Amino acid sequence: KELVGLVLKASSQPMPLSHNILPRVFSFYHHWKKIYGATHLIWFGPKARLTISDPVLIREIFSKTELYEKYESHPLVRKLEGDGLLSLKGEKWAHHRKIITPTFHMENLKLMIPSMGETVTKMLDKWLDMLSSDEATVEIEVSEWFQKLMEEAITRAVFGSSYEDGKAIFQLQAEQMVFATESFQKVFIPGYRFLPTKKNRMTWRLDKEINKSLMKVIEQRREKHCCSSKLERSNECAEAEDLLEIMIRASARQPQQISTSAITLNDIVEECKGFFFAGKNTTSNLLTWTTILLAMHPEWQELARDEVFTVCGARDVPTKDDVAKLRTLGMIVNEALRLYPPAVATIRRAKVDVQLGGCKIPRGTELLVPIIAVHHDQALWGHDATKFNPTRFSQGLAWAAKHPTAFMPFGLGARRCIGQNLAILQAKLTIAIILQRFTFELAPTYQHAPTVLMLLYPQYGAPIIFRPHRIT
Ligand code: MNH
Repeated sequence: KELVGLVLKASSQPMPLSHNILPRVFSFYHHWKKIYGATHLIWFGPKARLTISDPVLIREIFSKTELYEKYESHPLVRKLEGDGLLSLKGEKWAHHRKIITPTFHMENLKLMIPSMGETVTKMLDKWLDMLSSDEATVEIEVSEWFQKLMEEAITRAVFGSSYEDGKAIFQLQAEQMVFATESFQKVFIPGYRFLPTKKNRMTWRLDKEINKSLMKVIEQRREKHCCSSKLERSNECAEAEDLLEIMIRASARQPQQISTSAITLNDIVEECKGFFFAGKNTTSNLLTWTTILLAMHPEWQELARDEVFTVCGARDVPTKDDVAKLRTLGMIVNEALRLYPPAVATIRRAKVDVQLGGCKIPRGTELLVPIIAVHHDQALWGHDATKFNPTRFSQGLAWAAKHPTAFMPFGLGARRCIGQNLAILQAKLTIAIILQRFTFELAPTYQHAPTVLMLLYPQYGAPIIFRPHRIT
């Protein structure tokens, strides 16, 4: 089973085209899987890319970091994601990961609940304002609203008390994303991104401005809160309020001798960009798909709402303990992540010649892990694999499928998502507050068409009709 054999087999068949149920790329995958088996090779121009969908092999790829490395994003994407956790490798990555991980522990995240709740409540108040007097319902394009919600939520999570400054900076980053996306569509023109076109010049200018403004906020914050000499002497910091604060403290606390991997203010700039890039649209898409699924399945919406009222009583914003008790809602969020994982796939590269599942794989081969296809695999999830059935998660994550790592919306292993707890907390909290206030159903104009644009989006948006059931 050498690669050459796979290539010959692959090239002798015509390409199928059907893209109704799954996004286009992954319906290729499904069709190819039928013809060529779960492991097959695709050529991307001169590059070989192997698709791996067997969870045993996937686990191997994610756990042997000495053999398989992260795949570098295109330089245009790299600018947006920053030189932080998302793209770093080796020792520097390990050091940053160790410093930043506690930031995402529940003990820190729970301090963000009041501000998260306020952001959600403010959004829902605006929905209520949109109700016309003679109509008891309002139609909301939730995917747009959730993107705005997450813009604010991530800005608050990262910048906290410097919210206003942070907002202005992330606005620049959102602008930069538009230009970069346009430039990205011309990647087939060699060297295009180096040409001083108007849009490229805009991107470069924005990049400089973002770096400069981020550095300014970070320096101000350091002067204000972190008298570094004091911090070195004692560990008794006041409770942290935002990610920036925690990173600045960590950088002040680290011993001077490990200066090669130490986290500098410049590193913090890069990490901030990464949080915005990685956290915003992933989480907003999770919110969108969860809402769509609950609108499609009123019986589950009812169950989840009953649970919210039982657990939260009269509280407008659930507490950390409430969130932990919302088990049905947790199962629903997991089922949404399984059916519509915002990050549909990830890629690794063989660092050396490797042996994988009986295949000899040459160094440099790219390995595509099609997360969404694994999540829809009947061999792993049973005959109802493509159906919405949160009950499958009632015994916990490990029991839901035939293989414990068949569920991987946040990746697996050392490079799994660091923001997972934040994303799940945000999703449960947001949906719980919506359930407290509204019942909802799909608008007649809704068309079910999941599509991939880097992440998994509903192609024609997500119009949902909301009916307030408690006038506040
Ligand atoms: Mn997130 C890595 C999905 C929310 C920050 N994230 C990953 C990976 C996946 C992923 C998959 C692993 C990629 C790979 O192995 O190649 N992330 C998600 C999803 C959501 C999400 C589906 C929401 C839903 N992520 C968030 C949030 C943040 C965040 C929120 C931060 C505020 N994610 C990261 C960072 C990494 C990452 C940082 C890189 C971690 C590392 O390599 O050490």
